[in-house]
Amino acid sequence: MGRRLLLLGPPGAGKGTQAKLLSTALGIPHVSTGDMLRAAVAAGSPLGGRVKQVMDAGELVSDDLMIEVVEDRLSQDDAGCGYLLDGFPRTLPQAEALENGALDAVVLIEVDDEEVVGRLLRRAEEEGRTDDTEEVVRRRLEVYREQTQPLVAYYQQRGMLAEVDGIGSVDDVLARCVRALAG
Ligand code: B4P
Repeated sequence: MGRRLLLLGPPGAGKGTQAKLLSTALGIPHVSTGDMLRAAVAAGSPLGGRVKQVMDAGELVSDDLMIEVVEDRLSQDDAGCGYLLDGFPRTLPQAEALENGALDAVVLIEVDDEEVVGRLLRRAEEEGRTDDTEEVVRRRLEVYREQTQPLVAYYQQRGMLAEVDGIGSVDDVLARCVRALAG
């Protein structure tokens, strides 16, 4: 099983949920750019100040900034034995910036738009994330289609992509991810 992994999929597909479980099971760090950016916003750091408005609008943070943040994270010691990327790369320039050979496998978690909107509006009620309003969620889906979906063909062409149905219980989806990574 590859140790340098990427979970790809639309917002709300369950990437964060599955990444936490998979990274624990595999003993590799979970590298979530969404979590890193939200932590920067919560801490009121200079990085947080630069990204808050962009995230609240459902747009993507600039490639240059994201590439710098992830290169810094992957240079830390714990990433030496592998990592599970969640939310990066999200654009072709970000994918190209990941060094050749920086990934062993990519899992695409697939869910339809209405399921995404339903899940994220439920999360808005539970957690109050400022980018989970219906208008912003629909914009995030558009941004996904325009900027992130091209990565599906990019990794398919490299023979690295496994597709997993993201509808079902968290445990069912986890079992499908584990099978996809073993296969
Ligand atoms: P992310 O935090 O990555 O946000 P996301 O795409 O919504 O994924 P998330 O992990 O939150 O959702 P999940 O599917 O786990 O990014 C947020 C923002 O940061 C972006 O919009 C952008 O502005 C910025 N950003 C991050 N990375 C960037 C990059 N590389 N370049 C530029 N900008 C970047 O979970 C969704 C919900 O579904 C949860 O409530 C969960 O409990 C639920 N759920 C999970 N599995 C389920 C299941 N099987 N059934 C039912 N519900 C389920």
